[in-house]
Amino acid sequence: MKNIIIVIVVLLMVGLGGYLLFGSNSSGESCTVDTAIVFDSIESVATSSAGISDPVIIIFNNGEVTPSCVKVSQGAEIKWLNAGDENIQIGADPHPVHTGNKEVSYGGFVLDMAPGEEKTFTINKVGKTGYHDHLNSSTGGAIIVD
Ligand SMILES: [Cu+2]
Repeated sequence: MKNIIIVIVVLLMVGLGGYLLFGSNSSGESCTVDTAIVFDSIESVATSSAGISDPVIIIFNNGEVTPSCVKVSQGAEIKWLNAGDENIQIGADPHPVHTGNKEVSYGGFVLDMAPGEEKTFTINKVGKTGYHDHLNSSTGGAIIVD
């Protein structure tokens, strides 16, 4: 009986791991394609009947961004969190010129964030806003406002 319980627990853990792996992969791929058709497959967050809800938290953690792609309503609050051990500098795409939507960096060239720091902003620009860590430009993601 004890063995059966152990087997069930192991199977559940394997299943959950596979789900998480598949889920993060599919959202990352959706993010690289900038068409209206793909929007349907991106997880919708931060939407309510009033169009306002709690901030969407986007976590930078030593080269990983989670979730790397979010779809929100205009006026949604986004909270950056630097959960890693290094400073980051969030800048609008494209790197290195940052000519995109500077709402992500409080209007500046970059937004400096120390480890453990969190900062919240409101996103109003409709469409796809790409961002990255200027100190590690392969780390980034996108916010889609509809
Ligand atoms: Cu940059």
